[in-house]
Amino acid sequence: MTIQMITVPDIGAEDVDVIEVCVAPGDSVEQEQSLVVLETDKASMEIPSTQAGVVVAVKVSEGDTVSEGDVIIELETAGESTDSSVEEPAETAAPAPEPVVAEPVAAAPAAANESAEQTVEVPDTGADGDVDVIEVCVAVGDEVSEGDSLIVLETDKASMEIPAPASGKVVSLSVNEGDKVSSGAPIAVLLVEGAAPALAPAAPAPEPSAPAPAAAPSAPAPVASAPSAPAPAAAEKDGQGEIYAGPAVRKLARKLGVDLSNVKGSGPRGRMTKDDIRGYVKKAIDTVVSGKVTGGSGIPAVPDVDFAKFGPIEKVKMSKIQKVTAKNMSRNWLNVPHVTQFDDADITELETFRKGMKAEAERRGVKLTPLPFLLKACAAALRYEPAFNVSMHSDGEHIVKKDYVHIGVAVATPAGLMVPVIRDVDKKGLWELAEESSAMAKKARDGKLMPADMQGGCFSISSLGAMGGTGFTPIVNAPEVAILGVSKADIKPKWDGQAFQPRNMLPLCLSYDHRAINGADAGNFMTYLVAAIADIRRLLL
Ligand code: CAO
Repeated sequence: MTIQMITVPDIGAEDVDVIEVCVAPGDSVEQEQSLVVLETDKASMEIPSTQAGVVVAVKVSEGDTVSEGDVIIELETAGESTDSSVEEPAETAAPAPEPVVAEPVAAAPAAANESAEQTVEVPDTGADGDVDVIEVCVAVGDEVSEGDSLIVLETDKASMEIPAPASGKVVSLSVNEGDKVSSGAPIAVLLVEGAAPALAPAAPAPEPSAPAPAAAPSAPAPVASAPSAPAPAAAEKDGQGEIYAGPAVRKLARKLGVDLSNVKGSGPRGRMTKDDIRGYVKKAIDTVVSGKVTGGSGIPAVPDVDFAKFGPIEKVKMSKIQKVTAKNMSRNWLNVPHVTQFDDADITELETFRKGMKAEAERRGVKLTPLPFLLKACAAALRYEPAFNVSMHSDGEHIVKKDYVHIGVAVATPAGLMVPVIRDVDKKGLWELAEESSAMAKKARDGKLMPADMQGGCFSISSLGAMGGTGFTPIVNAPEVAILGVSKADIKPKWDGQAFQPRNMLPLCLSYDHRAINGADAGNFMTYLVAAIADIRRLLL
């Protein structure tokens, strides 16, 4: 038994990303089996084991960067050494996969003035015969920058991107996905702006083991390299969960945060294309936007049930508002870590005052319910505890603080739930708020709310007090970060230190987004709110 150090071979680049580790300690590996996948910004390549053996230790992790000579794994092999503890020197490591320098070849220029047509040809791929065009990354009319990938080629050993040798416009394309091409075949004609009077003739193919040459002034840009034999397929991962994707696809997946193991490849032998990645992302977005929470988002779908098997049913079409509400509720429930805090506010004095104002309310033609008092008290609490008057910024880096107090009021309508917003509640009096809230509720019930009437809220109130109940957990109306649920007031015995007194108690339920608001802020908010409702003179302070 011998311990072998498998090191990174000459890959023609330094500080290359380890994008996948394919083995773990204890794994038995065959000769040629992939150990890790490395990726430059132009190519991905698998580093194979040079020998069969058992992995003793893995020396790299996903996300590491490595260069030639770095140890990847320690492998116990059935070597000839008599001393099993002997560590062989690094020279026993994998023979260097020779980079194939996929240099696009500029053919004779077509013009000698400011813009010239330049034919880009397939460079020497290092392959014996034809290679597959697995992706065409541009279309006729596209503007490309020097270095942008034009096509992706694949041999059975590696995939490689062929970059544009200069910036310009794609005038014509000579290849399609699925074509087979060989060195020297035309790929595309580029109209190169401000081109040099004469472009270099076709660059000779570099030595197979030579690193990618730097761009000569008139030569094409440095390009993709991928290992040729003995490295196995650059875009493939062996093992149970096969991921078969080229560098361009992997790059796009990384950019979009897509885990390739979740994507099904539609290409030959299950190869992933950029369209597979885009399709996956589109499906994920559709799922969230439609509110249909399915297995695709990681949450098990609610199964379809044939209810008619159990009794008579009627299938009723949902209104647009019901569908929007369903979508918003799912979105808010899934995005917002909710906490709900409960308390009772003593509204005995408030009710005495409110009822005392009945005659005046009638004279004004206004109905004075508890709602305007709650609006006013919430506005004061939002000013008192500004942690509640914020929104989480979508960048995940900021919180947006608001210096205005607009409050939404949930209104049950025949078409569904609507939340009109009353603006500048902190600046308005009780009569104005009473008038405005009942006008908004009427507008909602009559289906006459405009989108602007429902925008800009900082906080919401959902009152079920007229209906009953002792408490509930309202769902935060994101991007707001809190909502007050109001249940039915009832006379309850309250201990005044000497005796129980009958007091009119209003149950309040405050749900908040625990990302934006901590429990202490919520405690302060609720305590202030309850005190302000219990003695509305506080609202004047
Ligand atoms: N406890 C006891 N009685 C209450 C009360 C409470 N918390 N809140 C209101 N009431 C009383 C009112 O005082 C009124 O009685 P009077 O006529 O004797 O004065 C009666 O209930 C009806 O009030 P209202 O509903 O007409 O008016 P409001 O200002 O309280 O509410 C509005 C307005 C728009 C909130 C309400 O009409 C509404 O639509 N509520 C439903 C909200 C809803 O569906 N929420 C769920 C959202 S999320 O699932």
